[in-house]
Amino acid sequence: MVKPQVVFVLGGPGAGKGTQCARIVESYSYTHLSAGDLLREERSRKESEFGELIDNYIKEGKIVPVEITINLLKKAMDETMKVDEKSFRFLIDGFPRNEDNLRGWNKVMDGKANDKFVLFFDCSNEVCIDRCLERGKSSGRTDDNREILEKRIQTYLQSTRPIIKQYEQQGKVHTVDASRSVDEVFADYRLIFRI
Ligand code: UP5
Ligand code: MG
Repeated sequence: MVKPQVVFVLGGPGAGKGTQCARIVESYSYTHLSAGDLLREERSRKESEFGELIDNYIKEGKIVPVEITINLLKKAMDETMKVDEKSFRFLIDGFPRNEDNLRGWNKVMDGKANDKFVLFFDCSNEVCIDRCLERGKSSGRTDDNREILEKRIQTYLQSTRPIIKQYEQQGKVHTVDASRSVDEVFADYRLIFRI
């Protein structure tokens, strides 16, 4: 069995993770899995026993317990690899966001995946908020409003930045200035993915 290779994609809300991941998969053979998208999908599934719980966490800008997220990620990875065994490279977007996420990942994926590196989208809180508010005009995302965005930013600063720091100490982080235009940011990722 081939071990999946994983690149974690981290950064503040609206830093451009989803946008750049979509660009990266156009040029490089990676499968993009957004933990947030998987949770929103699960929330909207009628038979889901976790719909309400997920909704409550997202509405508070809090991080869903890892048991739920890791199952969704693992299932999506397994399904991708079942369909095409050559698809074993993943961009995991918006995860791990806190210590609980990291513990859950290490427990479930221990030895089963190769965590290659982390892409860190470095972007000021102001730019992040402005982008999400702009997107909120048409996204339909229930968390793209100022009140919840303040909470998402707090959670990011308190819980996710320390995770990025840990990876930095391991020399695993590629930091990109994500406040520039989509094309400028992508030009940096081109260099990174050519490694
Ligand atoms: N845009 C993008 N790049 C731009 C650029 N360079 N210049 C100008 N505009 C740019 O982009 C956001 C907006 O900005 C878009 O309109 C885009 O066109 C524009 P996007 O690429 O969507 O940014 P992204 O970083 O993906 O923002 P997102 O809002 O998805 O980030 P979050 O990390 O906040 O959201 P996520 O979906 O990952 O999580 C949502 C919630 O789910 C969390 O708050 C949490 O409650 C829950 N969650 C968990 O509990 N656990 C998880 O593991 C994951 C999520
Ligand atoms: Mg996203």
